[in-house]
Amino acid sequence: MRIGMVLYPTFGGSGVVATELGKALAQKGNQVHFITYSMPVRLDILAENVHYHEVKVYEYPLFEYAPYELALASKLVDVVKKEQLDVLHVHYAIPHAYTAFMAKQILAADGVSVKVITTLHGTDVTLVGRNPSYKSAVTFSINQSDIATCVSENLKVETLDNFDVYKDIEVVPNFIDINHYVDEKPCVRSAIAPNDEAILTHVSNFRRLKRTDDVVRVFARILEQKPARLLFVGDGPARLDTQKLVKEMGLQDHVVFMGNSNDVIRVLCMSDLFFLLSEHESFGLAALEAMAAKTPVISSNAGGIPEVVEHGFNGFVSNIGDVDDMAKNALTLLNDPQLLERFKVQAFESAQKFDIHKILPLYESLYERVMLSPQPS
Ligand code: GMT
Repeated sequence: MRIGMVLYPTFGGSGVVATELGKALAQKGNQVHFITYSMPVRLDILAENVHYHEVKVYEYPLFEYAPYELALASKLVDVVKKEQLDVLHVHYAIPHAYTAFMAKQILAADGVSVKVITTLHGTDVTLVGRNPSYKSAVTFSINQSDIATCVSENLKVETLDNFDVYKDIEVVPNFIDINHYVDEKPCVRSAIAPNDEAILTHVSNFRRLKRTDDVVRVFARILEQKPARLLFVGDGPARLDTQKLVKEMGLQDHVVFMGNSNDVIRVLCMSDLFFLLSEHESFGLAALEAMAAKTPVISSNAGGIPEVVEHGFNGFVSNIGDVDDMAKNALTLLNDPQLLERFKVQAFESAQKFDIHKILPLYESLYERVMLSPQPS
């Protein structure tokens, strides 16, 4: 099959999922064309059957906001025609689903047909998509997709509750490739924790909704009782304020800000616990990645997180913002090495349910099904 993968190329989860899905489909012999404004962070452009098309936005002094949607629609039309794509799989509705609809119309006028699958990832529904500035266009483009999917049961409920969507929405959970987490390089803890302190980690793109200040507050409570180090991986708008809070609370000697990293697995494998304390999270891919690296998760109960983090099995779930409960749960594990070890094993066991070899066939059957769906008249 010839597939166009439309995505955000950054460290966000939707881009990671789209990239890993495309790579896996390419390995199975499909021609996969990644279409976005810069090289996706996890893409190996030298791999077989993988292609990359960069969208260039033409700037002009009249534009306060250069029209990315228009540039993307034109690029989609060109690539579909030139590469004879069968399907456009767009990740994150805004603006990709709407842009794919436009491209499909333009192509239809030329007698060319392409199918569109839209995968909803989170704030395209829960936060941004329902804003009056975008809502009508998001609703319309979900309904116009040949197939619409989302990444958790919770996101499906949110979508149906907040949009006039009559299209069936199919849940295809996010995934990891468990093989990437076994036989990794050895986990060297001593550089980070020379005195064998507990290593606690948070990975995100530091948007406000990640509540990184809560991570600091939970860590401070833990540190009162247990020697520990906190690793922050990633970068984004809330990072400076989080660094400021760390300083204000006098924690700077115990906290490391690592910035963006392509080697998160190495960080996770040395971690004792992972924090995901967000106020919105449709799924929590970062938590799943931590579990695959045998790291139990201390999380909030936002959105779809409880579909991934099982309270009392592979981690603990608390109400959003309940930093006392989060710290108490973390200490329950850190103070009981046998229990922590059991949770590590169970975290890995849970992650295997989301292995790519289980989830990829779900996407493959959607691709087969969409090709059989009727052409618009
Ligand atoms: O929706 C977003 O905020 C962006 C998106 C991304 O690109 O990072 O994140 C969402 O998609 C991920 C992959 O499906 C999910 O694991 C995240 O939970 C989800 N983020 C939110 O819902 C906040």
